[in-house]
Amino acid sequence: MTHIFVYGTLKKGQPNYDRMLNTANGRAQFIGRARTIEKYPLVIAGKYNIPFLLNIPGQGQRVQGEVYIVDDKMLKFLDWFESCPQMYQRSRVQLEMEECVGEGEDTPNMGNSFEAFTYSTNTHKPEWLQNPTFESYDSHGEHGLRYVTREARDMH
Ligand code: PCA
Repeated sequence: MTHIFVYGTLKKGQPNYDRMLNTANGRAQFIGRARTIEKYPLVIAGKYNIPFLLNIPGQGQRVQGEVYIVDDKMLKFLDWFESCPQMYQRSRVQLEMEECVGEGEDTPNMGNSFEAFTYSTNTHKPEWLQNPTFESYDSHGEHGLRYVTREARDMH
């Protein structure tokens, strides 16, 4: 079992959340909402408007997201789905839990800092550093940079 912090299209209500629910991919259990302890630039980049957490601690904003416990099958699926390690690399991030559901030994205590994996990237284009940064990703936000789904890309 592995803790994963998702900040982009895998969050509830975002375009790839259904992948987390699909038990054919494995299991993902929501345990709460969290914010990164350090600042990172969360940008939307490329022609498909993909969210990327740039692995540059200290720049950008403290980023909000969701923490899930995933089984090995889901972890393998997510590594594949996120084109890890080519596009994203799965790295450790320190989090502050903001809202926890459930109890149990796998549930972090509120307020304590807590470590999980996240799909961030070291292989970004230099010009992405000029993009606006976000505290919380929403594909349908006022930025107008709506995520282009895989299915939509394949049709072109
Ligand atoms: N999916 C992963 C990384 C960025 C994305 O869109 C996530 O939601 O955390």
